[in-house]
Amino acid sequence: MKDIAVGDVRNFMLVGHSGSGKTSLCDALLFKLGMNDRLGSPASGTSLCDATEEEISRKATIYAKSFAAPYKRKDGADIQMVMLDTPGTVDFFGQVRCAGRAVDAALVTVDAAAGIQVGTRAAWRYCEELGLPRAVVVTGVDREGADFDRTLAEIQSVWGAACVPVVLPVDGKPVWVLDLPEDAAGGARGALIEKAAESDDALIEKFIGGESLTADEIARGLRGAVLAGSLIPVFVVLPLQQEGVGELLEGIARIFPAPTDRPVKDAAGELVAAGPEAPFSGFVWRTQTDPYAGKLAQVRVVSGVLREGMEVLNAARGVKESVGTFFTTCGKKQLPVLEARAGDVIAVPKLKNTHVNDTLCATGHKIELAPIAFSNPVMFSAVIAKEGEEDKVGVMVGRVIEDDPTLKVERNPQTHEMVISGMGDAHLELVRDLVKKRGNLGIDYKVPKVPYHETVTAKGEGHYKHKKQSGGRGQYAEVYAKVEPLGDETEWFVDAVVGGVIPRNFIPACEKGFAEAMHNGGLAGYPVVNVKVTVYDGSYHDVDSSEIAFKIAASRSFREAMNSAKPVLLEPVMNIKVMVPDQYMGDINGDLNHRRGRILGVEVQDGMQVITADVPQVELFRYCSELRSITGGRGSFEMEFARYDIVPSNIAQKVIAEVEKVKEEED
Ligand SMILES: Nc1nc2c(ncn2[C@@H]2O[C@H](COP(=O)(O)OP(=O)(O)OP(=O)(O)O)[C@@H](O)[C@H]2O)c(=O)[nH]1
Ligand SMILES: [Mg+2]
Repeated sequence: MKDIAVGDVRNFMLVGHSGSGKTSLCDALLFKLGMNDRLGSPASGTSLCDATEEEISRKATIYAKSFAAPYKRKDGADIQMVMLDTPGTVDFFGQVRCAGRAVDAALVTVDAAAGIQVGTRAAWRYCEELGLPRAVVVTGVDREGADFDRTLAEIQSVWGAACVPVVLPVDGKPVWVLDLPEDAAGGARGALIEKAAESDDALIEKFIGGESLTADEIARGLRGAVLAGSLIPVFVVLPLQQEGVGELLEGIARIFPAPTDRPVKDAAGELVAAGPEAPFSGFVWRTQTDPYAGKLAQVRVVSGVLREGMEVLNAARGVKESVGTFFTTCGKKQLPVLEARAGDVIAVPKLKNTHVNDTLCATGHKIELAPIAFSNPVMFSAVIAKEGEEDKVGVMVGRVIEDDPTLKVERNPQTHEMVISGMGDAHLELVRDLVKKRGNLGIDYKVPKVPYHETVTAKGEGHYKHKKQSGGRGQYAEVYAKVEPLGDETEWFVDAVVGGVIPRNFIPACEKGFAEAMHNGGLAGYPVVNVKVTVYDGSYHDVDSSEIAFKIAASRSFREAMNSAKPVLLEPVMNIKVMVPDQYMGDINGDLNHRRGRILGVEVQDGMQVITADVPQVELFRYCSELRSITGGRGSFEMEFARYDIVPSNIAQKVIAEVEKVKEEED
């Protein structure tokens, strides 16, 4: 690799709605850069980018990937281009979150036939959150129903007047606006020069003074404007025809920011010296498991220099890691490098304790960078493995989800199910495919069981006499128990026996009997929680009483007491935040009502209605896909556990009847 100055590195990611042409554009750029001897195409499975089996079969990107390639700018300068292709499918948005932390700018693709779509809006919001300078690339101008002017107007109306074309289609071919005559295209040229002048005091003086700016001055001004966000250049590219690709590359090389242009802050908000002379730090924006190289940590070097053989500190985990050889990547191609500087995006193999979101830094110069805030999973499925394969499936699922922070797996101690959660159907389907591909194990999914609880809402009493005294050694124990809601108290078991009617040494057996009965449930076999149990009377027999007899008597008396104490089922209730466009409010409210949701509030955020509500978990396992279908993909939601609440009795009866039916079938 040629020694390229940090100021000549251009890192950017491609984001936008699924199908808006990101990968096609990426392939076109790589072909133009000479990284491929033919033009790769995601549609025909020859893409340099969508190159994993699972991406080829879906004809869509799943993983964020980095492609480094040298570029010779028109003025002869050597530029290092590093582009990250990302998935547009909402289920894989976690990858966009990752990629955003490796780059200094974003290219947002907008299809000229479809216009600005949901996925594009989401990506845009994320870029704003990160303060990423960006450009818009209009794709698909050759598609049926495409209209460049309409698309440009939409872009300017949604994202503002900062969006100014730098390339325009003239007779179907992209042309530099600056090369157009003064009066062409509604004065686009003048608008651009004004943007350039505005960003620089020296330039604006010259401009106002009526002097014309040189090409270099305009480029300098445009670059400043892009960095400041006052200019969002709009390009047009026909990736399949290779039109406008050269202009886009030159535009990026000329007016996109370099890594040194943007200040870096650590997790505490302190400015980090980011130049090559500063101590090393790097952010692990993604990890991936390579079938040959093993674990790869994808690192964005934030400051200083990383050299082969260096020992670094993993700041979050407080462990040292030895960095061996590492490389830059261009898809599957790996190019070993001896050192990486601020702004470089590299893959480091064989780090034992390093995960996504970790900061690596020079030992003795601890730096911690803010972690990526991933969303909580919203889609849940229980795994059904073939008999005898449960353990193997458990291990393989663990491995498959390891590199994706938006996938989780949990073995529910109560229902004994393995529950996988992710960001949507497509996400969970990917897990199923990978378990098959990597472990040759077939799994199925079903809706998870709800971990119901039981409790009491009143006081109740119960009594049981356990007596078997015919022939041989007999059994005898009698227990009177009282149950009531535990409330804020902490001691659930009270011994109120007086006068030794139950001898001291049998009290622990009573406690065990109650505990067991609570574990097994009184109503429908679900664990009993928040109940206080008091043993207050009973009787014993000198010879026939035993621990086991008292355990049985206690357990039975508990069940009777519970039945008389107005028992109820409790279910997990989640707090959700649903974000939908205004027009769907009626449908969403009706649907939430149907799901026994309690709406807590509605507010407007970023032009979307945000509804907060409490909804029983059982109604939410598949809400993600149902919400998408109600809103044509324009609605999304987040959720977190709120509390356990009483199940209304008509529904509780159904749950109990179901449990009894299953029990009967088992018997
Ligand atoms: N006619 C036409 N088709 C295009 C253009 N750009 C992309 N396509 C086609 O649109 C389909 C989707 O393109 P991709 O490049 O895979 O889209 P993407 O944005 O990477 O999609 P995801 O990876 O799912 O986010 C492919 O069949 C492309 O051939 C374009 O400018 N014109
Ligand atoms: Mg793609």
